[in-house]
Amino acid sequence: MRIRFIVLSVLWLIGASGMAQEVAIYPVPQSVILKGQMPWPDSYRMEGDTVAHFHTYRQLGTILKKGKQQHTVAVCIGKRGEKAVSKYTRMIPRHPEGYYLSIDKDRIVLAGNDERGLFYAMQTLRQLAQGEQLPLAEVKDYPLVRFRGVVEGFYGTPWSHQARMRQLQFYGANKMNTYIYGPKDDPYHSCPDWRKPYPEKEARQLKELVKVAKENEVDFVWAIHPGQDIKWNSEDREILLAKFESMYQLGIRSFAVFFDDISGEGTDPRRQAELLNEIDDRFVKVKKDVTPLIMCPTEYNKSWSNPARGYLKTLGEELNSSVQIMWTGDRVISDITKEGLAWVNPQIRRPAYIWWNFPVSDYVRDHLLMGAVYGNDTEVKDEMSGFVTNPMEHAEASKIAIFSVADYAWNPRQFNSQASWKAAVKVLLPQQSEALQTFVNHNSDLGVNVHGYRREESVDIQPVAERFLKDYRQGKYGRDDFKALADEFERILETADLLLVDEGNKELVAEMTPWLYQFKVLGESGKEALAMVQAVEEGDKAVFMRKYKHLRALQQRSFQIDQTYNQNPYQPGVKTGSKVMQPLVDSIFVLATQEFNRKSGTALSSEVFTSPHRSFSTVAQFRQLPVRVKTTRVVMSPLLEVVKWGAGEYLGVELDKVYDLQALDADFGVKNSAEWLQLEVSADGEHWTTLPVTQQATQLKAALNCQARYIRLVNKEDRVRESYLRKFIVVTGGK
Ligand code: 14T
Repeated sequence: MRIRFIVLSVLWLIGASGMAQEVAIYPVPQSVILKGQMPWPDSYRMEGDTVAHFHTYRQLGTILKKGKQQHTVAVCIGKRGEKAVSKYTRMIPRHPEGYYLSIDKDRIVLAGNDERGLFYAMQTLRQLAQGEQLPLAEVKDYPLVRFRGVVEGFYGTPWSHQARMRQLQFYGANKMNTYIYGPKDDPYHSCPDWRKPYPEKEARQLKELVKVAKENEVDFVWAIHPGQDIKWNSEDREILLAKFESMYQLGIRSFAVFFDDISGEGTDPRRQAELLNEIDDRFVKVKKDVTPLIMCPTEYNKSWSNPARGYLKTLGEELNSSVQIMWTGDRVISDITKEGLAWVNPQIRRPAYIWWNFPVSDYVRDHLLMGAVYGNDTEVKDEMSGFVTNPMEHAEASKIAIFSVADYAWNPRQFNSQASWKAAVKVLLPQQSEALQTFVNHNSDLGVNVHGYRREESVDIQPVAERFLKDYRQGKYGRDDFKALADEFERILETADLLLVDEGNKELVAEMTPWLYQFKVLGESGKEALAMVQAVEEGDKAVFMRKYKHLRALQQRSFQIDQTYNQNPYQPGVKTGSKVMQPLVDSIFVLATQEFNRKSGTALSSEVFTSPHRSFSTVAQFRQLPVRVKTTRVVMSPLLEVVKWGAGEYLGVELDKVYDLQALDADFGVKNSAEWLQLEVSADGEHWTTLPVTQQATQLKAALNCQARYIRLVNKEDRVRESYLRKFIVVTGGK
């Protein structure tokens, strides 16, 4: 009997011989028919050109199992037009990268519309062949988005060579065809060293990556980021072409030019288009084996784009039609909508190539973003030419999102965010997936950030947490809610230990370790907070005091972890469960302590530590900048973007009270900032005193030697000035 499955879900249960077996195929195929299953045969007979398709063929060795059933199965592999699969020509979808896979009693057919399609047939076979039996199946499949993959485009420590090797295999296994190499902190990718060739070791490693990319049917796209200091003259043009030629010599056959996050001359769309077209005409078209160019525009999102200036329109008109144009959506960090694409596509006169800025965390480095992929429109396959995700500097942890992006981009219409997320967790850590699921449930959101991009977190427990707090504020609460929260906290602390010692994916655990330490403290703190609630209720003062002291100690422990690990200069520290669970613990602590004080006439402190200082500014891009304290230094989080200071606009720090100020140590990333920025201090925020500043290269320094509460820098000119914000540190003399 044949059962036709309409692909509503991606889990099929095959129960023909009693033992039910789960079959999960990701990315979700366009069409799957399952017809039962059979025991593994004892031998296989190859048909087809195994030499021509060697990199695909050799994977069979790790996929097919040898069983006891005395039976030989033929395995045919080939692509459209080849003899081994000629009988199945009609079955192969006529789509780039499409394939037909059938598993029968006597024959397994892997037929690609092209080489890549054949490789993808093999990946599906691998997923089908996981169990004790071999499912009998027929799959017709192809991607709905042409280019799917990852752009290593973040600021921060670039991925290691080993991490990249693992990534490329992961992309191949999950039917992603693109890896764009553009780490902002690789000097040979960006300014000023984009002009220089790679040193020998780096060159050798790139060569190796290209080889592994090929074996996994991934286009290795090498990107250059020259815009901040490029001169629009023939010298720089020739240097850039020569650099591309040298990268070609390393085996690279795909190229991109990024003009994001730059200011000045480099932003001219006419010049950018001229350069791209010249590379296209003189390099891509001449080489013949180089894929179409990709460019990232300066106005790469709607909020930064002003149609009146005509930047995008100029690119649309002047860029050769084969050049792909990248786009991050309505904002730097935003999910992709049909309306957003309808806005940009007519201007650039081609479907946008999406650069999705998730799970990149270079502006919230104290968080791990391991939440579900959701929010992108699922009816937009024709309005985009590609969809690539910009990941975190944590390569392995990023795979949670990468897996689901692969799924989404292959088959947006059938994308099921939650199912895909859970499948990713299983793939990443099969033996300990329940624990990992608990961890990612509470490590999804970004916290308050300059882009205002947020993700849901702790979704299942969130309503319970909310109800519990509401009730407890009114002096009561539900037993079941209490129990559910206690369970969750216990699960959290167990999970932390289970994962810390797990050896199933060492790279992943290494990346997560600081967050696991913090996660454990969160679980313990939650338990103790609830124990405080219980002790107050039971009127047990001694137990309350013990729990109170312990939770105080745990708060300090959490602060220590935050001050010890992941000490990058941007958003140092380690935050976990920051959307629901940590605020819940803090609130319970405060409420239980207040309740105890009320009942027993004590005055125990219920204060939870937060930074007492804040930033203030008239410049929108500077609003809400986090400020932290490091002993006697008040540090503002740097910004990566170009900031425009209007006439008279300012940026400053408001301290919680008047301090002895010693020095200002700042860097706005431009050499002339002292000419137009004026330093002012004030005790009351109304009467300001101007102080002198000295500049060396981009560094600004000032001796303050005064008492003040407010300190600010003001654009004293009556015209707009541009800068970055690399550093803003106020050194105080302590209390
Ligand atoms: F090219 C772009 F599409 C892009 O997104 N560029 C950068 C990217 O490298 C970075 O990882 C990402 C997330 O921070 O955002 C872009 O860079 C920015 C964008 C800003 F709005 C850097 C600073 C910003 F303020």
